[in-house]
Parts: sequence; structure tokens; C-alpha cells
Amino acid sequence: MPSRRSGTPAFVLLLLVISLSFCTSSSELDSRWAAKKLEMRDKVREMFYHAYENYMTYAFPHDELKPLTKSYTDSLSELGNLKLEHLPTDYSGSALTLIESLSSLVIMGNNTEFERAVGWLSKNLSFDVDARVNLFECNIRVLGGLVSAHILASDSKNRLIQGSYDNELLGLAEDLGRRFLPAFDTPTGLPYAWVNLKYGVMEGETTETSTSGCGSLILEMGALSRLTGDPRYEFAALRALRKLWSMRSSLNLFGTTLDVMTGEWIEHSSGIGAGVDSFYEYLVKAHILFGKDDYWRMFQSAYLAVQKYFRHGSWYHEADMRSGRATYWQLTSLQAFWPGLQVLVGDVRAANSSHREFFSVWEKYGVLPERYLLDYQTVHPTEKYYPLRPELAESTFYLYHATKDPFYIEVGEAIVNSLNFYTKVEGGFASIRDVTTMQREDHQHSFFLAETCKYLYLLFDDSFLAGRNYVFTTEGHPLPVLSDWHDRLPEAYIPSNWTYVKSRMSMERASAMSLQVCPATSLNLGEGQQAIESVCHVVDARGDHRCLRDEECGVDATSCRSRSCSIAGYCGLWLLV
Ligand code: DMJ
Repeated sequence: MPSRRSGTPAFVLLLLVISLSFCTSSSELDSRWAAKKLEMRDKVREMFYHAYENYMTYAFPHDELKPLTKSYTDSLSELGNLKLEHLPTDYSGSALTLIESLSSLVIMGNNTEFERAVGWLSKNLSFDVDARVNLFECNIRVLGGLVSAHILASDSKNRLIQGSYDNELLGLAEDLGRRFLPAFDTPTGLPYAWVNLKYGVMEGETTETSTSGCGSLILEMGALSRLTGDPRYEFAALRALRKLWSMRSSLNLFGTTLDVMTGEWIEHSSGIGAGVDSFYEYLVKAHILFGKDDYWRMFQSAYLAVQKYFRHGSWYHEADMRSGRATYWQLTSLQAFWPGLQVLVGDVRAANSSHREFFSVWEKYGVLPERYLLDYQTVHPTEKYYPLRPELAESTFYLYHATKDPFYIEVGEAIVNSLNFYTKVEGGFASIRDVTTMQREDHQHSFFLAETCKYLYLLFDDSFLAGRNYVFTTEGHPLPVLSDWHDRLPEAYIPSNWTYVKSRMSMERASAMSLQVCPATSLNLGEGQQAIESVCHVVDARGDHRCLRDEECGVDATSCRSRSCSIAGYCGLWLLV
């Protein structure tokens, strides 16, 4: 009896000790992660300034930095895959990297440098130059950079500009937008890939363009129309998008390249990477930014087709748009944006599994090779380069903020360490020419500052996003989700109905990336912690994503309909497609 009496309090005490030590260790763990995030944020800030200051010292006002020789390149007129022989000779640079850095400066809280840069660009930038530029690249980098920075500069709440700001960036954006318009003057409304900023479309210009080249202009040109009240930009981009949509195959697939004069496909094989990627991205983001249901409907059908014909487990291969037959079994570095897009539409589980595959290839080489042969598990013989691309960091950022899983902090840390170890040089950050030897190349692309550093920074510190809804363009430039730009604001974006995420003691308003378009549901993580997850994610019962019965297939991310198991053993909306 006495032993029993004394045993009870000892047991209670033991429980108390265990639970106290658990509490201590979990809060210790929390503060360790918080400290890690701060440490990593500071490292990313250092990386950004190392790249930025070297650009400003050795390359500004030219386009991009050559970090090995500490010199510059005027690359804007050479961007893109489709080149003509006769490049302009008097092209003298457009301060491209400075324009691309504007929104990153704001996100990192450097209002002084932002104001200085806005002042310089307002006074010195001119598009009245005899320069043949790639429409897509110039749109996402220059127009997108200017429009986004204009919105940030004129946001009276933030007081980013202490002196006077008289919409100079918007004036520049409008001038550039006007110079784009001749490119759309084709029988199909599909724009030429290249346009001369001074003289319009050049004689003998190539009529070949890519799906992303003419299908991902709507965010920047739509924003320009909303800001200026001139509908021509949005109209031109939308007309091109609709024409492209009408060219889909009976399987709802698209090719990679096409002819703007005839509207015929040239390359029928495509995937979710080069030449197509941002087309899918802009359907979802245009829906979020402008609220039109049409964009969402297009995205839904396109997404289902991608999942049905390109997906193989967690990998995505390429397929012929006419037959759906697999063409290339290759992973490309550009595809790594896809998990981020899946988070945005609520397909968090599928995002998580494909992100892991990309990260495993990153870990294998230390960075992501441009192309990796899935069937041989090795790098492509000629596309061995890594030009400091942001896509894996971008998806990691989305996944961390949707799940708060510290695994993604570790991924971010691995990315930062690799970048510093392999690509940092005295004169900036150099691209990698060959991931098998880590031989460097003399080029620091502007998207390293616009995207790679920005997404890494936001992964570790998202205070810029607190209480606001932004959509990031494909070049990482933030555009705010505004009710006056909406035909009809989706539920999740109505301020009085904002979704809240409970974190520790405080309720924080979720930012754009955690407001998924599928209806959100609250997920109980235990210990009083809650997170938001979409009710519409794909639940794959088996780790290898194969299925035997319909019941194993869960619910489709975009339509919330039950999926079924195909004869080949994959889940999908087979009965409905
Ligand atoms: C960026 O210029 C954009 O993200 C574009 O959509 C494709 N990828 C490059 C960087 O990799």
C-alpha cells in the first residue's frame, strides 16, 4: 500500500518532467529555427549586396555583370533562344540589373537605395534606341520591373520615396509598352518574338516564337493597362493568349514553338519547362490578379492535361501534344518552378513530392543542371550548365510558407551554401558552365537579383508579405492583388473574409501564397497549432504514386472531384477528361 501511495505522485512527477522537458525542447526548437532563419536571412542579404555592388561598380549602367573579368555585357538584346544574325551595333545598355533589383531592394528594406535607383532611372533611362529585343524577356524583366517598382514607389503607406515621385517609372513603362505593340500586328494576333524598340518589327524578322513567349505577357501588360487606363496593352496580350488557347490539341496540350503568321505549331513536343513554363503560371496568376474565371477554367483543363500526360510519379517528362506519347524523359532546371505553382493552387502534397525530386538532383551535383536524363540518371551531355537559376529556391519558398515544415529551411540553407561555395567570386556570382566540373562562366544574370536572392530572402523572412496579397510575376516582381483590378474578387481575397493562419500566440494574416485558390480548410497540427491547407489536394496513398483502386486516389486539386485509377496505375480525373 505505501509503495502505491508514493508511486502515484512519482508517476505524476515523471509525466510532469517529461511534458515540461518536451515543452522546453519544443520551444527551444522553435527559437533555434527562428535564430537559423535570421542567420540565413543575413547571409542572403550579404549575397544580394555582393552581387548588386559588384554590378554597380563594374557593369552599371550596362545590362549585366561579368563577374570573372569584372566587366559588363549588354545582354537584353541577345536574350532568348531565337536569334537573328543582325544584332544592333549601337545598343548601349539599359541598366537591366538595376531595374531587376528594384523590388528586391524594397523587400530587403533598403528604401534609400531604392529611391536613388528610381531617381537615376527616371532621369536617364530611354527606350528610344535602335535595339532588337526579345519581347518576352523585355516584358518580364523590364516592363515587369518598372510596373512593380512604380506600384511600390507610389504606395503612400510605405513612404518608400521621401522626395517627390511623379510617376516617372510608369511613364517609362508606358513608353516601353507602346514600343511592344507593333509586335502584335500579325494576322493571328500572336506577337513576334523580337521587336526593335525604335523601328518596330524588322524586315525579314523570324516568325517563330514559343508558347511562353506569346502566352505569358498578360500580367505585366494587363497591369500597365489598369495603371494607365489605356486598354491596348491588356487587349493585345489577351488576344494572343486566347489565340494560343484555341491552338491546343484535343488532349488540351500545347507545343513549344509556333509560327505567328500562320498560327501553326512548329515543335509539337512540350512539357512544363523551357518554352512553355510561364504560360501555365500566368493562367493561374492572371486569375488571381484580375479575377476572371476564364483564366481559371483554362488553367484547370491545362493542369489536368499536364498531370495526365507529363507526370510520371513525381517526375515530369515531355510529350507530343497530338498523341500524348512521351518524347523526352528529361528533367530540366526550369521545371523546378512547378511545385511552387502547385502550392499556389492548393496541390501541396504533389508539390512536396516533386520538389523532393528536384532537390535530390540538386544534392547530387551541388546545383541543378540545366537538363538531366531521367532514364540514364545522368546530366545531359551538352546542357550541363547552371546559370544561377531561381526555380528551386522559388518552390522552396512557397512550400515552406504553406507547410511551415523546417525541412524547407534546411533546403534553403543547402541552396545558399552551394551558391556561396561554388558560384561566389570576388567580382560577384558566376554561373556554372559544367556542373560535373564546376567550371565557372563569366555571367551574373539579372534574375539572380530579381529572383534567386529574393525568394531565398523571403523564405527566411517574409515580413514584406505580412498583411498583403501579392502575386509574383515569373521574374519575381511583386504585383498587389487589388479589388479595383478585379472583375470579381475570389472569396479568399476579400479583406473581410481573409483566411487567417494561427501561429504561436498571434493571428497573422496569410499572404498571397498561402491563400490558395481551392477552398481552404483548417488543419490541426496538435499542441494548439493550426495551419491552412487546401481541401483539394491530391492524396496519393502510396509513396511511388501508383494505384490499384480508385479509393487510393483522393481528390483532384483544382476541381475538388474524386479521381480514379488508370489502367496504367496512375491517379487522375480520367473519367472526366
Ligand atoms: C527567369 O527569367 C524567369 O523565371 C523565366 O520565366 C524563366 N526562367 C528565368 C530564370 O531561370
